[in-house]
Amino acid sequence: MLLLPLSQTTNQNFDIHHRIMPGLTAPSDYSTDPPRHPSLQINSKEPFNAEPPRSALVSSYLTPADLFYKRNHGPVPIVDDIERYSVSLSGLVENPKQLFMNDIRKLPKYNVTATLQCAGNRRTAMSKTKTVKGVGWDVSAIGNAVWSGAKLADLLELVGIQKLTAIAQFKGKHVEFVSVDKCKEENGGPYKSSIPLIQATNPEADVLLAYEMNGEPLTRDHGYPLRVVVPGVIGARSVKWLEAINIIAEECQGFFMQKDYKMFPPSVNWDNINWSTRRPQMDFPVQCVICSLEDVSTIKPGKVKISGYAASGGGRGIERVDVSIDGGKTWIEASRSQKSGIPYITDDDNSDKWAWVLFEVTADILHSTEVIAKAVDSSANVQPEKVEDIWNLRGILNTSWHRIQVQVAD
Ligand code: MTE
Ligand code: MO
Repeated sequence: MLLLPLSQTTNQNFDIHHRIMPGLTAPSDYSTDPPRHPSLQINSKEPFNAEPPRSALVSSYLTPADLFYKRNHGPVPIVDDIERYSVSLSGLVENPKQLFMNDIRKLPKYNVTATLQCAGNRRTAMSKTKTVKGVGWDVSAIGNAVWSGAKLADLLELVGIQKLTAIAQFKGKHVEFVSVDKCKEENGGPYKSSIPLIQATNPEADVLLAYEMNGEPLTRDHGYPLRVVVPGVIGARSVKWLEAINIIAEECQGFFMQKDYKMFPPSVNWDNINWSTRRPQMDFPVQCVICSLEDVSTIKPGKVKISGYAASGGGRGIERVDVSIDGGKTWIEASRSQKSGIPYITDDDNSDKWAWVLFEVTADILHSTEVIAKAVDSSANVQPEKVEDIWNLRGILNTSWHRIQVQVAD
């Protein structure tokens, strides 16, 4: 059934608007959203935003897809026909291309273990200092998974962009990722974001077009059939339900790059904010959270296991995790573990760079006290002691020391 003028159908190699039938569409309401795991804590129903109980994060090194936090800005797109689904590759390239799933699967497949963290993780705790704008999150807007797919650097070679060459020519250019979901922040337009071309063409940066998560096809909530995974960078840049990749002269001008996900100082409020003074947030800073205890926990006196996660962005691994059971007077170094022993984690991954460590300490707690955890990354970056010092109006990047009030009951 050809409904379009011939000129458009013959020239369908890259222009997404000229497709006869799209493989991927976005509904306008939430009635077709997928079912979800009942133990997720729902922070917003429509769009769906939910996180697992914190205890789930430390019960396995890889976070299962059904328990992995879900951060959507609109209804979940639907794949009508996987055979027709394609990604367009255009913009500042000589020969734009349209790539189907088979084309992407033909490229070398890489497995990368990487932690994905929403910039809004721990926002609820930040809002206790002073109100912030944004979906409230406890400590579980983070997860660790093996992502498998093609490297963006390999894909870009298909349109003539060489890996890491002609650096000067790349200067300032970005690679924009565009989805199909309808977001109210974009006035009903799709979610989009970009990363520097230099990063995109660097095979060591491990930027993936992932079609699998933990060895299974992506689930709809996590971007089926194809999503971007930008390791070490805030989750917002890992665009789900990918429809188009554009090489552009400067960073993406979309809402989520220009009017959101920027870090402002505590003095900036909604009356004096000037968005253009700050760059879009990319790498996430060093983070550490205790998951074996709730924020206020009552325990019996004696041995207590304190465990949680620590991660840092930009490929900076975790060097050390310190735990205090006396409100920060003295510190104990926690033991750390990484790797899951799961066979599909192969040598081509850089999990020590991009993935979290789980940490553990067993301590004797006899009196009510404050338990704290903080981490140090491989560049010796440390976390801020107080949330007040990093308060910002959007409530992003709360990486202050994680504190738990422990009541000892005899
Ligand atoms: N991609 C699209 N298309 N739409 C979105 O709403 N949310 C972003 C990012 N990619 C989003 C998206 C944000 S803010 C985060 S934190 C991650 O996806 C969340 O990924 P997840 O839901 O797989 O955990
Ligand atoms: Mo996010």
